[in-house]
Amino acid sequence: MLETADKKQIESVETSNSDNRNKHERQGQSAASSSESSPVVVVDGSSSISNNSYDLAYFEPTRILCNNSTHKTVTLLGQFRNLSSDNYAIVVLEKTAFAEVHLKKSKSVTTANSVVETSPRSESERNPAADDSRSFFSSKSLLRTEFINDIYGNFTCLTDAEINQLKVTIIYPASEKHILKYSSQTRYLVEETAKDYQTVTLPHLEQEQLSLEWLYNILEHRKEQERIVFEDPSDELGFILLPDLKWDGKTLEQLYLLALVRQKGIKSLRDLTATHLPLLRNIRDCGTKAISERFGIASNLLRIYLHYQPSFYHLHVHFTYLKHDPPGIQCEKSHLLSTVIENIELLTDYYQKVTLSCVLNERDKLYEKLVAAKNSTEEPECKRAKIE
Ligand code: M7G
Repeated sequence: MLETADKKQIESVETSNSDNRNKHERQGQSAASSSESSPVVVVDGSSSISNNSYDLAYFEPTRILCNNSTHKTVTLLGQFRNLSSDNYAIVVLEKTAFAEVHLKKSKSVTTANSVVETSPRSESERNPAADDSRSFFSSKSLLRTEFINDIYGNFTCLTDAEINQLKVTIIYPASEKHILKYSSQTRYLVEETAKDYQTVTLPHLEQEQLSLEWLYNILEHRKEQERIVFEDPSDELGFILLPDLKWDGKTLEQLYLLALVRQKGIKSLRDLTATHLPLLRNIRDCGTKAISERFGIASNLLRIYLHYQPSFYHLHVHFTYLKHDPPGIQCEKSHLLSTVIENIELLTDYYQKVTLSCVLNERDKLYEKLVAAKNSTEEPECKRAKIE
């Protein structure tokens, strides 16, 4: 059972916004009595939503799962009062990066040493979601002086709300596994040998793993169809490239796309052999071409990688902008696609033989099982003899 609310932790958290409050007032109690069916995950403000149940005015946070000042995200556990009282929701609030398109006054923006030409028209052509008619340097930005000392000044700024949005991700209903995944916990580095994979990880994955329903929904065009950037429909080499849940799909500076392979049954890096090389090369080549065409970002500005351990065991490849540092790009978790291809070219069963390091949360059952397996094999002979 979930822990009960720790209200003290959340006293300072502002959970609703005036837009939602207004909507709430307009709707009266109608939302509260609306359907209790599970709504879809809202990836960005423009995504279709199966009903109007998501209203932050109804959200009651019970616990802060994680507050990350580096990524400017806060992850909350709580309940939507207008939805089921049995189910919990995870709400992730994220302050988005500055879009360069909003930093122009007219066609250029002056920096300390130079005039940087921006190309808002071409960006909005590539990405119609980017609103290039707005700027931080407009009468909508109100500066409030904190202090001015000699040549130094500190201010706060209230600016055009349209270009100062939060990205919000909602997971509902959230399972215990989601809560664990999104909670800040101590993480440990584990060396998973080929034998560990066969005897511990694989049986664990057969017993439990996060549902892949969202991913099959994408592959079968039931969800997020309008977000697809590129699709190769072939059975062997096919994949779908679309914005990752972590990206709002608009802020080019935070570009993050995901390639989901059509073939089912390739769980992770561990399953890859030379038979998958054409698939991996196809993802690399067609993925980079599609990103270059749609977003104007060249392949040498992209970080293309796989995670080990992933959260979802259906092969997928991450494409992120080199100048953006999203979660999960650290060397203990990510494997560059180019290196993966090289390794398999050298040795077809490289990933079936190699020991792979991975980072697991302390409360992850897989972590407990791997540690237990290692402890049992490392037990000294004499101790084992005594027990026997
Ligand atoms: P991973 O390597 O399995 O795990 O990546 P990670 O979460 O530790 O990175 C799975 C990727 O799928 C992540 O980058 C998620 O943000 C992304 N993702 C997860 N869900 C549930 C969705 C979804 O519903 N839609 C999209 N577009 N991406 C998702």
